[in-house]
Amino acid sequence: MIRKYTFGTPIPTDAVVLSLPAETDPVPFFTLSQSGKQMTLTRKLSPEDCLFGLGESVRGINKRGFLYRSWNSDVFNHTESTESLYSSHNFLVFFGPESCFGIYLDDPGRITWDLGYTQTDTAVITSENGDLDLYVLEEDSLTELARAFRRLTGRSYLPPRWAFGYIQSRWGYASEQEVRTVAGEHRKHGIPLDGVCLDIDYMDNFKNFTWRKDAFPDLNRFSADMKKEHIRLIPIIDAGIKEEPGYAPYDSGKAGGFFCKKEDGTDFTAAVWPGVCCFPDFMREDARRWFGSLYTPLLEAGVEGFWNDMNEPALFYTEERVQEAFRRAEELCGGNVDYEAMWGLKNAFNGIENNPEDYRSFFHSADGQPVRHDKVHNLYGASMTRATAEAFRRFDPDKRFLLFSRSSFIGAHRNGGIWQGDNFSWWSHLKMALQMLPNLNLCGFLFSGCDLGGFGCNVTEDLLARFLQLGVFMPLMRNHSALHTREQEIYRFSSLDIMRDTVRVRYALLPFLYSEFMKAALTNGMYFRPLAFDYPEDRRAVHTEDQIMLGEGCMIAPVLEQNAVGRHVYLPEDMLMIRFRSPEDYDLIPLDRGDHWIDLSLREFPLFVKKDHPVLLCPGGESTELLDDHIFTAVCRTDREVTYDLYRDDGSDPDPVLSQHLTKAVLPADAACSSAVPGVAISSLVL
Ligand code: MIG
Repeated sequence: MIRKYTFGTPIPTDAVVLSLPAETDPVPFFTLSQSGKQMTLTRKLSPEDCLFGLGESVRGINKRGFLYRSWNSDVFNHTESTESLYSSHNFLVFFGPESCFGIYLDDPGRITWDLGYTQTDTAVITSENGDLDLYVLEEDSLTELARAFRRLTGRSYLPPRWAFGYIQSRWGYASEQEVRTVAGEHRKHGIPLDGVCLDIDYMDNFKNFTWRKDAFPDLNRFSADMKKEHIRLIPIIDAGIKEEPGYAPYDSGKAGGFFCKKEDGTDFTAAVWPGVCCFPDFMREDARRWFGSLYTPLLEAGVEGFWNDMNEPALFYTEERVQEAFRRAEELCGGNVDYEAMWGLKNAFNGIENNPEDYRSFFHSADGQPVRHDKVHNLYGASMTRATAEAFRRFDPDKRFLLFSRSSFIGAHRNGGIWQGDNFSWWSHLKMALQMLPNLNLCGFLFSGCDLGGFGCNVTEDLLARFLQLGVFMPLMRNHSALHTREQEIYRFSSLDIMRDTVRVRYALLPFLYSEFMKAALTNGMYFRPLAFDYPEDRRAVHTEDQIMLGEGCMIAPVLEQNAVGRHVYLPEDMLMIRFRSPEDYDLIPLDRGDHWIDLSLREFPLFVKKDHPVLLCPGGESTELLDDHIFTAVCRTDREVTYDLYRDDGSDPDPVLSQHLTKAVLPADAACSSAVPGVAISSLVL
């Protein structure tokens, strides 16, 4: 059951697809209070209550015990104490012995989620805007809650199948030659590869929709050449448009009046990579159409995937903030500087970035009405994603394109995926990536992943290997790193054979993982989910923080610690462990419900599978287009005949019908009897 409550005058966000009448009775489950415009919901928590949701945020799968703020932020160097990340996903589920409900705040402004932070037994949620639609969802199970939420907000984005391949990326690839070398090294070393991201270095002075003619002389030809090798180029696009008369996107944006305005009606400007930029008003349909049309030449050149960045929007500085800082410096210059003045000065300079004052100083136009940016701040990235997705649909309505964004809001899950932003090459960020995945899924973002190996600082070989082992199961499997950090391509390391075999396992599993993903997406299900979904009665499972469920019958439990030679795993039921070393070399070990120590050397990683749930492995290949998805080895812990519905399609249909793409894989009963591992069926199938 979904109930809607309206407060004040909400600004349309495009987050919800279901139109419901607003209720007039009091909001259930919460005490509501209002002070000024601000609206606060309060609820006492029982000791066993878990809170799931909030998508992209730090800390555990269970969000209880910390304070989070919905305020999309460019937070390079985020840690466990960072309250806001790049996206705001305002859906939170309360799950406990007496509760199973969710709330969604359709509110693009600042929201505070004090989830047992100020008082451990109380959740206090505050909307600063006070203008919002509040949805209360109530169902019998977590699975049904997730489904209801997707019914409310729409089907998750479907990427093309090639996007499930391995993608190599690095900030700093500066020429066609360099990209060719990177791709060539993967091929030479037998590391499967489907895409290479082009970061801002491909652009002419970081200007969107341009490219450096010296370094990338002919992007059309380059893209076509790479595609012959079954490798796609995936260029980055940033939110800001450089303010530069004569630069076509600026000229057309200016002529159309498509940029965000200051109160006096002039264009708001702030510096980002290209220098001083204007910011498209993505809330306007005509501005989205204009911005989207700028992708067309690249689409015509054969590009089939993009990543959208800096769309919180990140602001390096505005003229006003810089002047202010200089004024303070001048005041102090030559004077007697005490420590307070000095800190004030430091803060004035540090604060020129992403300054709250700047976010209050410009306006959007929503249905012709001016709306101050801070009221709708968290919508910006999602509206950019929308502009891009709408452009794809106009360009070719019969095709799926790859798109992932840094900033997002619920609603954007229909138009693209996201990556988790600028993580670091830290073991703690490996764990954070795992913990974020089920909550992203709960908020609709099935297609997601983190920068494998970590973006900031220098990776170590073992950390990259362990990141990749988690990456095998992430829909977006991308290795990405920052300029000036240690080079992080697999082939640079002495244990390259280990990592190559890990990526090869991804490709062997790819038809199966793709099938699991598509089935989840097309049934409003969860590709990743907390264990609580499957084992709501099992207290241990409900509170598990380092293992997650995958697809219909799998569970993953990656190694998350340096120098570990294994880990403890809790099995809520009897399962089969597949311990991979390569697609050809793995152990099949039936394990009983309970606690287990699992040996996992650096080259090993496990997949756990429920009884009677087959896993299918294909022979693999160096790209998704070269995979043979007709010959499989199926493995399953069972003592009877079992079947699996394998989802297969052309990888490109934007609106596939689930039932039309299912092939039944049957593992005969005698496969179990005659197997080398008692109780485990191993079958070769041609489908
Ligand atoms: O201010 O384009 O998160 O993935 O490599 C940094 C350069 C801008 C931030 C993105 C990162 C990307 C980088 N960008």
